[in-house]
Amino acid sequence: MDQRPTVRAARISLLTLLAMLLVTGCGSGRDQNVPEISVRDAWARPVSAGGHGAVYLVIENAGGADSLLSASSEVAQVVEPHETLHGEGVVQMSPLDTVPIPAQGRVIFEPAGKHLMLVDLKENLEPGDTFPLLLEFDRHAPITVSVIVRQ
Ligand SMILES: [Cu+2]
Repeated sequence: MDQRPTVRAARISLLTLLAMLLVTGCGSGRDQNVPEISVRDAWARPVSAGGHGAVYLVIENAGGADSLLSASSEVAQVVEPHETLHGEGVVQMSPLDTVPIPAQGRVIFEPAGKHLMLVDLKENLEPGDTFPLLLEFDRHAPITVSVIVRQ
């Protein structure tokens, strides 16, 4: 007896199944699990070279959860994500290893809150200046934002 038609039928149904899986995968539209990150309103206060500054900005995420892993800029030796802790009459800053970015959410870096500390500035930051800041994420591709210096 010739087995080939059966084998061919099996192969065809496997291909059909694969095709159906692919169509289903694409047919569900945007994958809600993929982070869709944008950054806006990046600014820093004026500071002299040698001092420490801070960048404030808003990270928006229209997709799945992610984390900010690190930041860097040519204007500072180191850029560290910090959190401001308000104790009893004391304000302290504590470095953050990573900053979770919730799915369909946002993280706000603002004065007296989270900020990206510009440690040991290499140049003066004067009002009207802009400088690039690179943000690196766990899942999303790196994003470079332009930071404006203002009061
Ligand atoms: Cu700080």
